[in-house]
Amino acid sequence: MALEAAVKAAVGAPDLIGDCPFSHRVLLTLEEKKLCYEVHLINLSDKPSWFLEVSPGGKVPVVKFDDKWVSDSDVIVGILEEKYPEPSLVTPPELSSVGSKIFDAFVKFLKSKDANDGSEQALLEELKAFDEHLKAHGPYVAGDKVTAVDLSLAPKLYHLDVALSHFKNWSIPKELASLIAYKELLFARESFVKTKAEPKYVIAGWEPKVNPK
Ligand SMILES: N[C@@H](CCC(=O)N[C@@H](CS)C(=O)NCC(=O)O)C(=O)O
Repeated sequence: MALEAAVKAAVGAPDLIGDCPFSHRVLLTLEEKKLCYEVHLINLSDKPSWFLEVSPGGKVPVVKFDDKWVSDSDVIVGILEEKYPEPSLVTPPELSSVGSKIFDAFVKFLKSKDANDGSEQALLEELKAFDEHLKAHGPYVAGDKVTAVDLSLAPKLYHLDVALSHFKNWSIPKELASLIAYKELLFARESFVKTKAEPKYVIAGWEPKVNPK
């Protein structure tokens, strides 16, 4: 029986993949493991009742394993690794939190309306530390092979690229060459190209958070 995954639909385009980085991470894992799966696109502004029954918190992603729907990308990715160990996407535990502060720092900077609040500097520090790690251990976080931590970071770096360029005319400094090479490597993977939201939907997803009415 094929797996089923319910993921976010694009804002304003319910037939297209949307901008949820957690949904994207799950789709990337399914693709990298070459699994067969069926996708249900969930319009988060008009959630179908079947979805609310299987995802009581109303959150995507959820994946159906053996008739049971499971929520939370951490849990889903863990089960996928357990049930489908080949190819292994296991990240060595000591590397599993590399880069983990980048997303929060990005969101703070993105939403900031005060150029002097330190949020840009805080993001740059996280990105520099990550670039140093990649310079020493790359091209992926754990070396030559893509692993789970990369599949979690890739959608977040994609959001960072698209949203900061659009809302702040900002891009990752060129000196962070290992980081730039890393994101290009990930964004070019077949799995990523197949499952990414179009930039305009990433922008549409962030718009109300950046410019609340
Ligand atoms: N910790 C969860 C986070 C999932 C999450 O926050 N999903 C968001 C979309 S990106 C959601 O479904 N929000 C519900 C809503 O907007 O109604 C995971 O890793 O799966």
